[in-house]
Amino acid sequence: MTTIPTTPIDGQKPGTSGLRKKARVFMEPHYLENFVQAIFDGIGGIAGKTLVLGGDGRFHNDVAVRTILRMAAANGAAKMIVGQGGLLSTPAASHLIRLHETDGGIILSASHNPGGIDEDFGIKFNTPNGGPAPESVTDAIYARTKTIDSYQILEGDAPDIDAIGNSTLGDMAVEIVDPVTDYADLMEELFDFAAIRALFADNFTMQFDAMNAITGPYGREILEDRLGAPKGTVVHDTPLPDFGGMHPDPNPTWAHELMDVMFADDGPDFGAASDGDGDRNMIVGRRCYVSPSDSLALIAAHATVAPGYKKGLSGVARSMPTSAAVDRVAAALDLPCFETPTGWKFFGNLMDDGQVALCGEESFGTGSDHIREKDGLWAVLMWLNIIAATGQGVAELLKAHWATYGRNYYSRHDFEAIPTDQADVVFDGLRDRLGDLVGQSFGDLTVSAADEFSYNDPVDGSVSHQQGLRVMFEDGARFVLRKSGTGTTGATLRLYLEILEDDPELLDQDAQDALANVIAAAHTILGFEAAIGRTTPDVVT
Ligand code: VG1
Ligand code: CO
Repeated sequence: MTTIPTTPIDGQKPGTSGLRKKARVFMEPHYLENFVQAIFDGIGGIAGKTLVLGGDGRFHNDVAVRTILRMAAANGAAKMIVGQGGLLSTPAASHLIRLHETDGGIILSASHNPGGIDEDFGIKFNTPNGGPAPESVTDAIYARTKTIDSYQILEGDAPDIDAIGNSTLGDMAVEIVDPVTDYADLMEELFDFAAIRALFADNFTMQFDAMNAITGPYGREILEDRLGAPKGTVVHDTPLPDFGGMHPDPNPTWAHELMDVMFADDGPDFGAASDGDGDRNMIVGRRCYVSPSDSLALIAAHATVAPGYKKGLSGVARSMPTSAAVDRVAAALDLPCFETPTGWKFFGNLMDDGQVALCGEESFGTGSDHIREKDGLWAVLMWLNIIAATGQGVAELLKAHWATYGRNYYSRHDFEAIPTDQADVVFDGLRDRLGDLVGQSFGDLTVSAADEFSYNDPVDGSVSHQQGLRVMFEDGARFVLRKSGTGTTGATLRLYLEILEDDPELLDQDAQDALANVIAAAHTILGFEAAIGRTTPDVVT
């Protein structure tokens, strides 16, 4: 064992979901090591503990896994459970932490950010419940990065991570496990695989785009091998270090190849895509894009068709910027409904406490209390189960949903890589004017309330401030402005737009058209043109 002297490195503050930087930054001397030692120290040391370890296979994943194994051994860990080849999807890692009742896990991923030597890398710690560390833990880790003066690492090579089986590194046990099997078994417990198998046997067609990221092997095993979908249903199914140049962010902009297939004349019945680490999902029907907020609401309304949810949901939760579509379902079904800040870590306490079973975010994240992360393939299987059980396709299901509950037209406009000072002008400008806006009119819309969202966690009483600026209008329309906590270049501003529509004649509009008034009001209030010199978003979802 060697103790390596080091000094604190600036900027190792975890964001919405772990520490994300350019891969080259993580390759700088001591960068990864400092942060890993800060994780170990921040959670009170890892002597005698067992951790799960794996990542989405992006560039630097394998090197980082070996380094972390040597550091874990030197820090006295009892055992590390590692996905074969260093691979684990985020949902599979969450499941393994829970299945083996470990002391947590380390997940290597920058999720939906591109990968490669000139792209992004990331690392995060998940707690023994399987969920992303809450702010109390990430604050302790960050504090430690600012005082660190050494780290421990075992000299010599880490064991082979490509072969399944047990070995040792120093006094530490290392178990290399198949990354897919346990997760696929869990899915089989939750969903009616026989019904979905019958659907595929009946020539139901699907395309699942794994975007050269982690879900390829999971998709093949579950959809093709266990559910009988034809070979080739899963495309871009080999995890590549640079994702083959794809940007594995499952939205209409970045998953455009899938969108083209789904909007072609003879497209499949059902389409889906996932992100780098497998926790996001995009659902598309034939010529029918499903907004993630609607997907959450529709799942809430139909979840009991799946065997794992037939007893009903204890409650539901959504992040604040997510549309209120799910709130309407919750009200109709008399379910408790919670509004949390952006980031899956805020759902963990509610799920641990049994208060919610289904959670979702507008950012293509949906999941349940089967694990403590959002789960891309889970959402895909839930949709397949609903389609199999109801005999209805995606477009039919959505139409019926809106007819029952009304429609929350929704869109998110992202303005990416803005110079930080310019983003601050827009953001701080709105924050300073929140109080003055109330009562002012913009076109047909009059501001009824405006605030900065704070969250009081009902389980542990912790308070999270500064979680997004909200401007609400009198007829139920609103917009929200947030700064991204996952980007690595400049600042990204996210503008979330929503209106409520109950008129049965007006449920079939294009979302951008339906939102035109609130988009115009937001631009008048925010002054994008003057501050950042452009009004057209980089990505619209
Ligand atoms: C984004 C999304 C947020 C999500 C987070 C992590 O964060 O908006 O809803 O939980 O990414 O998802 P931000 O701070 O950039 O808006 V993932 O799949 O990147 O772990
Ligand atoms: Co992700």
